[in-house]
Amino acid sequence: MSGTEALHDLGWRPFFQSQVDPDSAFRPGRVMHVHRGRIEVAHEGGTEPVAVSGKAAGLGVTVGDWVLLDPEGPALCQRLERQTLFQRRAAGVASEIQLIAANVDTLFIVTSANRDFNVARLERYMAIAHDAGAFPVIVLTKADLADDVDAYAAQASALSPGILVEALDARDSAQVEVLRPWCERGQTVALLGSSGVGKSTLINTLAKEHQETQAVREDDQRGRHTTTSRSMHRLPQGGWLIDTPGMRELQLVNIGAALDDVFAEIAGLARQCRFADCTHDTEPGCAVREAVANGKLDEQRLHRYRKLQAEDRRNTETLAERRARDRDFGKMVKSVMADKRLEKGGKH
Ligand SMILES: Nc1nc2c(ncn2[C@@H]2O[C@H](COP(=O)(O)OP(=O)(O)O)[C@@H](O)[C@H]2O)c(=O)[nH]1
Ligand SMILES: [Mg+2]
Repeated sequence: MSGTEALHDLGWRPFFQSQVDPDSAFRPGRVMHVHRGRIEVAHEGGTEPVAVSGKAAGLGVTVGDWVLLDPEGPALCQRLERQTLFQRRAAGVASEIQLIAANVDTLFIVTSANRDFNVARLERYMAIAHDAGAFPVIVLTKADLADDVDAYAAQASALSPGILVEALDARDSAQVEVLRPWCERGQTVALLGSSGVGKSTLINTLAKEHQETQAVREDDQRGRHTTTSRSMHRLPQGGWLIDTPGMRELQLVNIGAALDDVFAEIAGLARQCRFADCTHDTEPGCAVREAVANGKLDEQRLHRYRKLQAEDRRNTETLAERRARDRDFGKMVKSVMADKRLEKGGKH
């Protein structure tokens, strides 16, 4: 594989290329795994560990990120701007943002065609995908066990115009083939879904030839040592699967705008309300309540929208409070940098 081919294989594309000075001696690489004080970076020449300390630690690198390395070190010099980013609130009291995965192209939203199927949960996942900038595909598992798969698929399809829904038996390679277009060379996918819906099963089926493929690849990468504890997994179809524990525990963080994308028809109605700050509660001239009264908008959907909005507000306010507190303590440069990132929309 030529150097350029190897980069394409890792997901390199013009968006990243355009950020690199053609005369630069630095080499691009993709972060496969993040350890404490060290990352594993895959590049043209193979995969190697790179220390992350001092200034480099401030770059806030996460799995899937593209970085520039000084080959002399190798040392981490720069993190490239991301195409997509999943983040979440850290567990515990302090509402700190944790980076989960960067540059995921497609999010498989996994749900099962049985009583675990939950529209509100799907809407939440879709908002998360929108916020990250990743393309959502709803994967309806356990299709083999359901008598009325089409009814489930119809409910999922109704959530957003054009949303892709694939119903399948996650254990069946032939059926899982429908996911192939998102798993091909240079593509990165991640999975989200509650426990028991079939995520592990799906990953196993997708990765059936995983071992073999990996062995071959490691040979042509000049026999460099590669560790097994990566967060990015090679799919036999050629793409990459990002699978980290954090990915499965994603919550809403500051995604008001993404909610308005997922509930676009409600956001559209809201713009016709008499008052710009209408809460669609008791105000006169409320276009949203009128639509409910006319049967044009499902009241349950409105209810779910408001619940997600409230949740988002709660998370966002706590974050704002924390930022204010940090400033009070004069946490200088670090806080200023973090604020800058947040103000830019959080994807930098
Ligand atoms: N019949 C059937 N069983 C499935 C399917 N997907 C998953 N399962 C079963 O559901 C259970 C939970 O699946 P698992 O992959 O562990 O779910 P996870 O918690 O999302 O990782 C396992 O017993 C799987 O064999 C499917 O499409 N059809
Ligand atoms: Mg599992």
